[in-house]
Amino acid sequence: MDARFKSRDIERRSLDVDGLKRSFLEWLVYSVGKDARAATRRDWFHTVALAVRDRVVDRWMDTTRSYYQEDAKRVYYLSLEFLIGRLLTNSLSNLGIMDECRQALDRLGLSMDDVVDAEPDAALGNGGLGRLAACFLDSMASQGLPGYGYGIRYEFGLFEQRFENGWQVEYPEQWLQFGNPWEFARPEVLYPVQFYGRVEEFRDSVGERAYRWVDADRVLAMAYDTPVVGFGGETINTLRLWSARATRDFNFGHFNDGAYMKAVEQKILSENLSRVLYPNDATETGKELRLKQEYFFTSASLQDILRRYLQHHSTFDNLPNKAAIQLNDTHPAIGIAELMRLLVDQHALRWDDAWEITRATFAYTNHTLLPEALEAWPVRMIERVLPRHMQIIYEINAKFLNRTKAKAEGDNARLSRLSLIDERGERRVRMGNLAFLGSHRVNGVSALHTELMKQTVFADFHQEFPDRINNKTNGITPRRWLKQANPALSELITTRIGEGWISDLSQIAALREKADDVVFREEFRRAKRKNKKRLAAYIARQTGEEVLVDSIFDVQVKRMHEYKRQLLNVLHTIALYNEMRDNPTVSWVPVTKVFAGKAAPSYHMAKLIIKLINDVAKVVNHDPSVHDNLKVVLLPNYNVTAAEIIIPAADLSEQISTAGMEASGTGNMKLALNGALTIGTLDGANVEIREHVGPDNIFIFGMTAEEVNDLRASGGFNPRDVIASNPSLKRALDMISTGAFSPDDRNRYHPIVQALTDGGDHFLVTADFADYCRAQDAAMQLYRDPEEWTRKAILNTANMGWFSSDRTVNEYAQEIWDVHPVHPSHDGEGFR
Ligand code: CRA
Repeated sequence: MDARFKSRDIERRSLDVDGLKRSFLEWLVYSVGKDARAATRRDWFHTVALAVRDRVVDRWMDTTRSYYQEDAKRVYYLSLEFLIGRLLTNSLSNLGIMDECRQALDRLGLSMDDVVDAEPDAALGNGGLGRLAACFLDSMASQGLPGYGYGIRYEFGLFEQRFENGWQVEYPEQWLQFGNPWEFARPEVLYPVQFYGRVEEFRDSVGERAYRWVDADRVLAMAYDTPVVGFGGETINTLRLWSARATRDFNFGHFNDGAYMKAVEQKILSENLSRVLYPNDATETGKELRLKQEYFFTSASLQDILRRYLQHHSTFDNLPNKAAIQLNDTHPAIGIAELMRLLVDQHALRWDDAWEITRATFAYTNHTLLPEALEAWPVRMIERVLPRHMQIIYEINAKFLNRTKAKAEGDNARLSRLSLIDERGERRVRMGNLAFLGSHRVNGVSALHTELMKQTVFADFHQEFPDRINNKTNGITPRRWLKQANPALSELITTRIGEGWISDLSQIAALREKADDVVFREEFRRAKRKNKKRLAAYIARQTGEEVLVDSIFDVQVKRMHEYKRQLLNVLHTIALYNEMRDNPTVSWVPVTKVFAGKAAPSYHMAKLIIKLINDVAKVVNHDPSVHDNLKVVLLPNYNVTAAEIIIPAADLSEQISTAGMEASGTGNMKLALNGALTIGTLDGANVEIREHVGPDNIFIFGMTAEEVNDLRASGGFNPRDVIASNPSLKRALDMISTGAFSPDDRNRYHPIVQALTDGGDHFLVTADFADYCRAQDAAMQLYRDPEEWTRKAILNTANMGWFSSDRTVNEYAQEIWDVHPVHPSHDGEGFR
């Protein structure tokens, strides 16, 4: 054999600096096809990523083989979104070869940061729900759990946000433009997925009534696999994303007359299925293409899951013992009808057996109570797009309501609430009800949210199935959100308590006692300051604004939504601006208000709020009378990569949603873990964060969910009265409404003022304003005492161990999935 092949083979595995360097040069020339003198940063990124991928492949195959050999029970996480972000630092860090890679690049005269920065940010998700899925993948792999992610390989991820004249403008996010070195295309892994057509009834071989779906359009789902590197590199799991391909009929068909061009058009249309991610966060648009996306990836995933199961089994009885399928919200809930169809129509199971298996296999996570986000597809649309599924849904519903009727004792209102079909107005399928009924476990994502689920949307179902709802409070991966994003703090932590915290975040509690150590506090502050400098430089690059590194970095980063109340923060900003102008001789604590977040392109109010923040920034930042004591910045294009720079630098974390509306939040956890103090309402996981960090180390304000509920029920709230009794609120609102921030268009903000006044202030911004200002004042006072502030910041970091997604995933594994770690056997050279 050619000696060259042999040496390449060894180099593929070597993890030392020399081996890495040699393999970079080899990859650059032979795979990227560039000379070192001509290579761009992007060429180097591709080179390094391919070389790193080499070091993953053997262990990936070992992992998959171990699962197969042990016939392990696998968990399948079905999610329409995976907000992955960049993978290079993540892979290097989890493999433990970060320093070696840096040195190898150094020897080639390259900067690691430049190479890392050339990677596009994979934004296949909108916000919390998609990022949660990505954190879960990391946690499953890091704990050796046999977990697969299934989703869509969108060609265009979440749009790129730019500001033009202060307004949000959307640009396509072309993350695949230059290729994706992490993925493996699997052109042979193809499944047909059907749409439209009609259902034909016939008699099967034993004379039973049976159904087949005929005359349907077909699309193929083609797999792309991305290895998911667990911490330590022992387990490498798989994220399988589906891409739409036209059927081969096109490739092999022959066409008469004008049919050829028509056929090409048809091909393009069917491949549009996986073209673009819908940019709505927790709101549904009810578009047919969205329903087709949901069915497309769900059907392909189920076919793949059954194929894998059938390699070891000849009947389906054992499916629930070998596969747990987790529905990430209702987006894949059509899978319940699809599994029934596959089992009953294609594998000839009896209905009742199929239903038992289906229910025992699926579990469902609810992520929101917002009525506008609860999916309800028009019956007429499902009838047309998925005719067989509509029949199956009717059948599930009829059987369920029949059984329930006896107990309901003529309570028809209750029966109609339990129905899978909403009969008020245009008839619709309630996907939440379908998901609930077709699952053996249903969970919320924080303690409060789970309680509210029981009291509101699923109250009737909870009565019917009292053991089904359970709580799984969200978590975040400490690898990406502390170790990788915050090297300054994580190195400090490791020098003091060792590195056990990286894979067992509960160990971070050992930092508690360091809160009273003056030297440690000094070092903790130094790490924070380093991160703040890094963010200040980023702010300058992105916005041209210079901010004071020693000001409070008061950070609100999340999607723009009225319930998240960026407006409350803006009103406080204006009030503070006014106070500073009125009292120029007072020695103010300098404040930098940092905002970032995208608005759904069709959400006009959210886009107007963006413009308002930019307008306020323009006025405040250029007013010499506040002496740089106040700066406002809105950073463009918030994504995972930006979050990794912003979060470690935050002093104050804004988690100020109207109580009862934020199911959990996960940004709140990332910020607290990185030593930011939270200013927040008792909403979502903030409630549990308070319990863990202690009430003295968090600024809680505002109405509780119960108070909000009571207030709304009594209908007794007039924002005009509240505004009239609060001069600083009145003044801030007057400024907005008279055009102090929009002299070019004085009426611009009337919709906002209107919503907060005559509109009834649905999100209770005015109602919570005074208490929010009180909490803000308390935060500013505390910041004057750096020792005390730092002590509390350390206690936040030290007490956030429970919010690791390792803990969350373990709870799912034990209480819902019944899956257990598998330890793959590797013959090759080991990782550290
Ligand atoms: N928008 C919730 O609103 C929650 C995440 C993850 C959300 C957040 O409070 O932290 O899910 N809900 O559980 C959602 O997407 C469809 O509903 C979110 O990200």
